[in-house]
Amino acid sequence: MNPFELIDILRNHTVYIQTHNFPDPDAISSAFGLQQFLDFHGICATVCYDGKVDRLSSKKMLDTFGITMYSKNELPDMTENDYIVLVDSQKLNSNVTDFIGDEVACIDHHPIFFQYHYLYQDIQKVGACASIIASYYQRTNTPILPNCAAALAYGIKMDTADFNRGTTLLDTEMLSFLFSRADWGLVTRMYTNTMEFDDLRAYGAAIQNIQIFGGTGFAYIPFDCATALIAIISDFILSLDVVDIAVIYAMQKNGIRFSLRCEQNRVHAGTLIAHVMKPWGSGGGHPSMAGGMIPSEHVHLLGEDIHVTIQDAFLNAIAEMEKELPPA
Ligand SMILES: [Mn+2]
Repeated sequence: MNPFELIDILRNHTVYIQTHNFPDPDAISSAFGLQQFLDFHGICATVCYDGKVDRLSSKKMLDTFGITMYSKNELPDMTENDYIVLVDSQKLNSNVTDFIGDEVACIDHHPIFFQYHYLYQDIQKVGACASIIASYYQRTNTPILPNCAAALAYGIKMDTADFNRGTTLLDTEMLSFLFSRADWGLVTRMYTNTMEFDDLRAYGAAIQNIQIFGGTGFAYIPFDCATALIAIISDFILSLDVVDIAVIYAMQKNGIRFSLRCEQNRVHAGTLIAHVMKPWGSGGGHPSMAGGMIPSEHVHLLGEDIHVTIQDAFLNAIAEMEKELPPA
């Protein structure tokens, strides 16, 4: 897709850039990068999201890079005539609230689970959505400010786990493009004091009840904990040498939230969780990282011992999927 087409579509409209709910660093940096890009081309856009910016690493981004974004409750009145550009997310997915505006464009790097007709669609299989946004600057020779280049570089580093997860050539090329243009001090500042004291409780709970069956590790966090933190703990559990699939779930106010991680060459995480969640909720994601949710009203369907039900469902699905894999 040609980014100039996006500019033409958005011109003379009220524009919002929306991330997935509970935006992570890649979503935040992509939205900010696109906002600055559009701004240079004369289009003013407001960055918005639903849920919360609930992780220290995400909150810290707003201060460090000078980003302003509005949650659903703080949003000025959006109307149905306003245009929305979705970044790091796609319409109809369970992790993005359907705002009243018109989703005319989508820039994302997740697999497509639901087809939707956008006026502008740029969905590429790359490690970070921020890489796609960075490429817009390069392809159109648009100047980039040092704080914006730093934010995009941080987004790329975070979503590719420092180039260890789902990385493509575009991710590495865009990091090198951004490197010389970024205020790198801002990037390194993001790596200090990254853990909140409350995080320790969630780590502690996960460590205490972890159970491992043939390389698949399950851990349960029995209290409400930030969605992004569940994802970080699943990365942590996956780093154990005896685990190559990590299933972490936590009891939140509105249901049970899942985060799934798979090491390369086992099963496709997104397909696995979509399949397992089907009778109770929803889920999806990338080959190596995915998420899901069982809403409160369906939790009773799991029966008396929810942990046994969850473990059996995953282990059976993994066994089925592995049968279909070609022999190593
Ligand atoms: Mn992303």
